[in-house]
Amino acid sequence: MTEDRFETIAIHAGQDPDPTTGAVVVPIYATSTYVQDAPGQHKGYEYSRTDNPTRTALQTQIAALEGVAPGAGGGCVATSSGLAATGLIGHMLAPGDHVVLSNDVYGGTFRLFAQVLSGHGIEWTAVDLTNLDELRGAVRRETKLIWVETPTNPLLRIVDIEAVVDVAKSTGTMVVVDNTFATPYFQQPLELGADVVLHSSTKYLGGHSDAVGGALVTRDPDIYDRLKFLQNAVGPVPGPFDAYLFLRGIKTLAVRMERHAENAAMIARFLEDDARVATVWYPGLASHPGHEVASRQMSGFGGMVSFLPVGGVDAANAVVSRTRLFFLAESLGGVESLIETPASMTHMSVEGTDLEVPAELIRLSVGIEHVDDLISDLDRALG
Ligand code: P1T
Repeated sequence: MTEDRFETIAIHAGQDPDPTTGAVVVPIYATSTYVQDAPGQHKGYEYSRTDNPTRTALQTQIAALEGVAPGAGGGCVATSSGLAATGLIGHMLAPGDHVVLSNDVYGGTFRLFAQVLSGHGIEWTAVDLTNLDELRGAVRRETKLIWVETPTNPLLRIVDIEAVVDVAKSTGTMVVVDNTFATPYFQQPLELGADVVLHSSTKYLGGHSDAVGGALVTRDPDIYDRLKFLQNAVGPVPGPFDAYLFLRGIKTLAVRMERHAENAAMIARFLEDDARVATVWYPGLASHPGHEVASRQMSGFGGMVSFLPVGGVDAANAVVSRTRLFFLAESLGGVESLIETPASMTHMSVEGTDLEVPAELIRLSVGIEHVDDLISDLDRALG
């Protein structure tokens, strides 16, 4: 399996034909429990919070795509949401531990650190991770975790993963990279030295806006054992129906990501050239401050575009209410295009903090519709 390429791994890793029936699709094992021959003697499954064969297939598939070979000691732990995966990382920390996180990050991730884990004695500092001096200045003896999102949500900043790993290595700090925006198709954080990759599988992995899920992947056997323990001990697992939806979605990840990125690049260029738009962020644009790092650590620039319309909040609200194809909705990464204003939707929890985003910011999740239709839709909506 390891010599296979990404597209092949997506369709075959963990997905051998069913040994009983020959079914070419991994069955939905809708069972909570498994019969035992004698107490403790079973076929590898005893209870579906602990393990379920549909989930096992999904975990093998995601691990392989993030470059973790079967049997090498590491692996993937699938969770019931992206935030459940973040929560499991939180359970690895103890009171008195300190976390450095990016000062542009998904609002729910920030809320978990600032409003939940802080109540358990875990301290945090948010810094601009594109500035390594800021990172070095924030790391202290108690720092156990550096939380990287790249590209960041919603400002699409690019963090140099290898450079952050270098700082972390000198202090023995764990580096988690939220790879939701890039996906393993465009970015391989474990290859760049990160300890753990996190996904909101809800997004590009699932790809069809029909299920909520998450995943953690690591090559480190000790971290994997701890996460596997926590997955069972804390219990935020996806059910077999959702595991099946993710397995199915991931099979087409490569072709979808190609089209997302192609469409996003054309839309970013359209917006950059338009007088009704003040600023555009897309890592594939030469004007993007992180373009050089992105070109080095990513093999494509993804499907997310953010911009500021001329005219402030009123203009932004008008644009998002006028699109026909871009649905006004939270979330991202599905085949259909979405539009939103982070300040009043996905990132409300950062209001009044250092992480606050411009009120007139518009975020696009560019889908895989025909790009000419998408550009016409935005052109009309810009008024
Ligand atoms: O929604 P959930 O599956 O729990 O995933 C949380 C999460 C984690 N990381 C990133 C980068 C994310 O974007 C998200 C969820 N984000 C949205 C719902 C959103 O619209 O930005």
